[in-house]
Amino acid sequence: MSATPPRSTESTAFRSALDVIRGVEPRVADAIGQELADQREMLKLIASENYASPATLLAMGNWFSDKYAEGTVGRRFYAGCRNVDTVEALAAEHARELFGAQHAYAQPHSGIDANLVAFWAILADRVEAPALAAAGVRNVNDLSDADWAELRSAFGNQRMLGMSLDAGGHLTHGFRPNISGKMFDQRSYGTDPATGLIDYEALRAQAREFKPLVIVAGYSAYPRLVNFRIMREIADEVGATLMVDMAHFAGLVAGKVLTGDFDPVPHAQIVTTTTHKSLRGPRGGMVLCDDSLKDQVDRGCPMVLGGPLPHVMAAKAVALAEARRPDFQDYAQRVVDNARALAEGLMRRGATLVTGGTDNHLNLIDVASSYGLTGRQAEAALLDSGVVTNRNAIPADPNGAWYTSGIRIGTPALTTRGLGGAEMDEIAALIVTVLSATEQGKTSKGAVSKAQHVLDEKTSDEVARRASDLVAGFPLYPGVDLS
Ligand code: DSN
Repeated sequence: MSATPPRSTESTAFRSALDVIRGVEPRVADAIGQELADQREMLKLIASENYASPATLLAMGNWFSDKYAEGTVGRRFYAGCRNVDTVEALAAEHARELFGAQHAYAQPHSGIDANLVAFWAILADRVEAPALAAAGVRNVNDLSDADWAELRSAFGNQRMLGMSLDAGGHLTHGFRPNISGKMFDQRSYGTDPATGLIDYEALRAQAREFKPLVIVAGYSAYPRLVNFRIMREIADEVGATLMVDMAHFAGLVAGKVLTGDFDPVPHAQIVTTTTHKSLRGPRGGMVLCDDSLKDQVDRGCPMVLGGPLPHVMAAKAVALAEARRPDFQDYAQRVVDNARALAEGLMRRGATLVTGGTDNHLNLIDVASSYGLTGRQAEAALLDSGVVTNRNAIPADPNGAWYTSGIRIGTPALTTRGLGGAEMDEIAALIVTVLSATEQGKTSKGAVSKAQHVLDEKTSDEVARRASDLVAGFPLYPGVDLS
């Protein structure tokens, strides 16, 4: 959040915008103002959230929203897109430079959308293109009905190997309730039960046996590093395309904390991300790929995406420009340092962490074995106490994906506010105080409940007060005064 305009400029910009909105629907203006007030008071530890800069936020609220721009830069299905071309090209250029990618596609609206673009790019490259070549045609419209039926069936019969949800993978990596699990014949790789770490040799054996078309690496709740060089080696060995979903750790890649074997971009043929998590941009998605998949990726809209959101692409360009500054590298390092400080503070006070610590921006507390709680009970007790986290499954979770046995805590947002190691230790103390004082509740019939918890008000009020005092020392959007 450095190098922003003087405070008065930001206040004027946001206050004027709210005045205009208030003139039409005051309740919306009030809700926007209240959201800032709420966020200022929250001790936000949700690993997938952050605070975008005022410049990024302002780039989203304008007339770019009024423009249709299907197609790609310089090749649109609508007239009048020269300014959209400018911002989309800038977003892609910043992304290519920042991540060292051959190609960047800035149109996806979210991480799920980015993954869908990637899946269909791989299917187009690996399944459709060979079918067209075999039939001697250039376009699916030129296939005979029989060849088209065969190709459609082939699309739905491809194999994917992705990380299981309870090991920290994402639901779009082939989880059956998600479209990815319905499109692909998926098998999951998990983690070693003894260490909680990815076992690359077990994964290699599974890949050799299953022979997937796609191997998906990446996670939303795995607190350790992934070796993408080894993942690519395994993919090459079995003829799979390596796709990495770096949504959670894109900021650590951009900030050069994850380099070499741990940077997915030089290793994977295709990499997807969101732009709003550790990368600290607007809510949205993006795909990076090597030139071999460029044309397929660029067909994302209208293949699986609705019209691009030019206002969000403008904000992506701003946020990516910010991430190219040297201070972003300092930020990314502090995110990891803070996660480690939090881990140490928690473990020193007796909490059990999945894998016994962290190498990235997140920690996963096993609240079932540490405190006899479900994730849902722990999440609710912490929220009562002003600490915002989210529950998450842990490997071989006895409480399933709804109640869970884990709490996921991440440091990107609080690091943006400027909190450091001393504050992380204080937060660890607050979390342990709450979880130690919380007990399982009862259902209306007197049975032990997985949802209800009991926490005395004195503890929750005291922790909430300490949490609020803690964040008050690190003002959020200090240049924005709406009063
Ligand atoms: N919802 C995101 C997360 O919290 O990890 C991933 O989709």
